[in-house]
Amino acid sequence: MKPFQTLIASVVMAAAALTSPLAAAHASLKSSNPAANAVLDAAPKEIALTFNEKVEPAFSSITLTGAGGSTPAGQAKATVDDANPAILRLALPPLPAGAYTVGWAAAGRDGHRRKGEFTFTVK
Ligand SMILES: [Cu+2]
Repeated sequence: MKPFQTLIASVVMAAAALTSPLAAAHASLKSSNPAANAVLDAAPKEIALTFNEKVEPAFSSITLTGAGGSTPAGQAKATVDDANPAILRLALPPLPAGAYTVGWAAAGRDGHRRKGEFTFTVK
């Protein structure tokens, strides 16, 4: 490519990056079940996280940590909901009473991996 063409290509690509709605649209957590800081009478059967956009299963995960660093869900992997790919789910075994931390990682279409965590308590 000649220098002038290279310059034009660079400008076009920079403009596309600036105007793309994806540039600002990282996957972010909209809501969760259990909700953050929830105190539950009954143990939840699953964790369901709803994101603002479709998440990529290969780059998205949920981990559950209980008292003393236990991991009650073991090696279970989170799955993306068939009907709504913005929802990530992790099935849970029966949980004893206690405090739990949910850690999540998720990547949307732009490939940026976001992470977060929240806690809930089973009475
Ligand atoms: Cu992003």
